[in-house]
Amino acid sequence: MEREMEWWISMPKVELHAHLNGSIRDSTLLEFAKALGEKGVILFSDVEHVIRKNDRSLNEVFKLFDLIHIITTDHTKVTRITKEVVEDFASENVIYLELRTTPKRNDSIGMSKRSYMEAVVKGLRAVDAVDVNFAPHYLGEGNPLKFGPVSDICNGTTKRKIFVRLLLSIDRRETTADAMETVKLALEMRDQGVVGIDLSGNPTVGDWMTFLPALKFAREQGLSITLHCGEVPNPKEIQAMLEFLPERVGHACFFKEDHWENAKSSKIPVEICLTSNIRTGSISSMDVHHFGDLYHAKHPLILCTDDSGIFSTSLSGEYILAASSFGLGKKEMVELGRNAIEFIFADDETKRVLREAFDSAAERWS
Ligand code: 6MZ
Repeated sequence: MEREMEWWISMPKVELHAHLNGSIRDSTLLEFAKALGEKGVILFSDVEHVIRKNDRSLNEVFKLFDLIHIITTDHTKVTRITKEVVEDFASENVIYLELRTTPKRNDSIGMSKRSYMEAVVKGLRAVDAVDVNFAPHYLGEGNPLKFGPVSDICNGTTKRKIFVRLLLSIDRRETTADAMETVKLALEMRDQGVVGIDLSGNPTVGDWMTFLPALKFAREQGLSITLHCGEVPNPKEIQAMLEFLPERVGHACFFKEDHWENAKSSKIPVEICLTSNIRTGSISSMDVHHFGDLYHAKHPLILCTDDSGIFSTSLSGEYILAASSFGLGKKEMVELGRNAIEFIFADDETKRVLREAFDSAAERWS
C-alpha cells in the first residue's frame, strides 16, 4: 500500500488550480492562530474548532476564507505560506505549479496589492528545499535552474526542481476598479512569473460582468484567463462566460447540455477539482462527476487540488481518486498528467522542457 502511494507521489505532475490561502498547512494555520489568540486578536479555541472541521458547505468554505485571511494577511506570513506551499507541491513531484492568489490591500498594516504580491515573490525566492524557476527570463542559455533528466528530479539524489508561475485572482466581491488594479499589477509583474488572471470568490456573490472590462483589458495585453464557471447553478452566467472564450474554466459542476456542447465545440479545457466538488456538495458523488464523461469524450481536462489545505487533499490523492473512481490505469493517468502541459499558461519552451521530463519518466517506468 505504501509502495503504491509512493508510485503516485513519484509520478511527475502539473498543478493548474491551487489557491494560495487554500493550500496552507494546517499546522502553520494553527500556529498563526495560536499567536493571534495569545495577543487577544481572536479566540483560539473557537478558531481551532473551525480549522479542524472537515466537511463544509460552499458557503462555510467562504466564511473560513474570511477567517484565514484575518490570520494570514501580513507580509511575513504571506511569504512563509508561499514558501511552504511551493515546497509541499514539489515534495510530491509537482514539476509545474500555477499558483493563484488574490492581491490584497490592508491599509491598517500598510499593505497594498503590490506589496502583497512582493511578499508572495519573496516566498518563492525563499524556497531552499527545492530549486524554483519562477521568472520566464531565467529560461535563457546557461540557466542553472533548467531541468536535468527527470531521474534527477525524482530519485531524490539531487534537489527537486519546480517551475512556478502566478495567476492573480479577482475576488467576486471586488469592484471594476479593484479588478483593473489587479490586472495592471499582473502586467507589471510579468517578468516575475505572472502569466494570467483568475476570477474566483464566492460564486453566489456579485456579477461577473463587473469584471468584464478588466478581463478584456487583460486579454488585449496578452494575459491568459481562467474563470471559475458553473460552481453553482447560474445558466446565464455560464453561457456568457463560455462566449467570452476563456483559456480555461474551473469546476463546471452545473453545466447543462447546451453549455457542454458549447464548451466542447470551443475545446475549453476544464480544471477538475474532485475532492473540492464532493466536499462542498457541488457534486453529489463521484459516479455522477462530469470527469467521467469528459474523459471518455477526450475533452481537455486537468486534475487539480483547488484548496489542498482546506480539503485535506494532495495532487497525488486526486490522481488516485480519479483512477480508482473511474477505473483508469497508471498508463492512462500518466497520459492525463502529460496532457495537462498543453494547457499551461507558460511559454512553449517551458512546455517543451516539461514534455521531456514526462517522457523520460515514462521511459524509466517501462
Ligand atoms: C471559488 C475560491 C474557491 O486568493 O486568498 N477560492 N473561489 N471557489 C472555490 N472553491 C472552493 N477556493 C478558493 O485564496 C483564497 C481565495 O481563493 C478563492 C476565494 O476568493 C478565496 O478567498 P487567496 O490566496
